[in-house]
Amino acid sequence: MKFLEAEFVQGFIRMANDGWEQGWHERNGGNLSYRVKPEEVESVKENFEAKEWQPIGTSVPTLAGEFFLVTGSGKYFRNVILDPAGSICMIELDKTGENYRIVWGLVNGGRPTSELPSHLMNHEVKVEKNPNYRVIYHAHTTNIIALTFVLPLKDEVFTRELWEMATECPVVFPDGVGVVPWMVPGGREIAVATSELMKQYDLAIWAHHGMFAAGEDFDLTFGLMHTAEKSAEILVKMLSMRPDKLQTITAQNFRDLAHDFKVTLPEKFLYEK
Ligand code: 2HA
Ligand code: ZN
Repeated sequence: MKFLEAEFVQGFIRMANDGWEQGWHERNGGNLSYRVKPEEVESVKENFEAKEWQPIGTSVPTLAGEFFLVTGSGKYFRNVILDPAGSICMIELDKTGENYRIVWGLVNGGRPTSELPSHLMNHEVKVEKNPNYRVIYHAHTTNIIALTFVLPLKDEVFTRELWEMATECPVVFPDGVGVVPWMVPGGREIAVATSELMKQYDLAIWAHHGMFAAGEDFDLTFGLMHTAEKSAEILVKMLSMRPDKLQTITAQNFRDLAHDFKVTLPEKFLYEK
């Protein structure tokens, strides 16, 4: 099969373009990775042309030998739909989980996303908990970023405030949202901090930068990012009208919702205010 005709490649391209259309990917902002299924690797491997091995910059032994579709470092989400072969690539990890090589894509040169350590360490944490998780998505979500200047950078506060802004939020992300304080992006240190949060959450906010989402497929992961960012937009609008709420969804309302929707909402988020 031609590489670009594969359904998982089409799904990846569509998700990148959806993110661009949301306004989350100015210039080369954001990155996306997908852990490819063995049968999907098989279906496109006739197109492979392996380049030389390169260090990942961290160690992900659980992912040894796996293949990932990822956006390219410095490449623009805006261009993915027009020029996928120049904007994204497929990589293979070696048997130690310390090196990767490009097997398809980035035809005009380049490297996988600068956030490859964060992506792979998040994949590793997720695969160890649930092997169905395949997508890690980083976006520069405008309203979430704005809130990191005015809310305390605490998991409990961000989770509760986002839950309160839209009734569907506690059902879509019942485990909550984690927050990483401002750190230098692109390296192992921020990757370790983010993957630590990914042990508990499917969403991790990077203060003054953006957000990471993890999920089983493109729809769930994009939908998760979209839901959290929309809730942040409502909060920004509300705070722009007045600093307090006249009424809201209460802690007891959340407990009632959890009961009827059969989700577990950790009590640490249902504190009295
Ligand atoms: O430019 O978003 O965090 C890509 C990024 C780095
Ligand atoms: Zn970023």
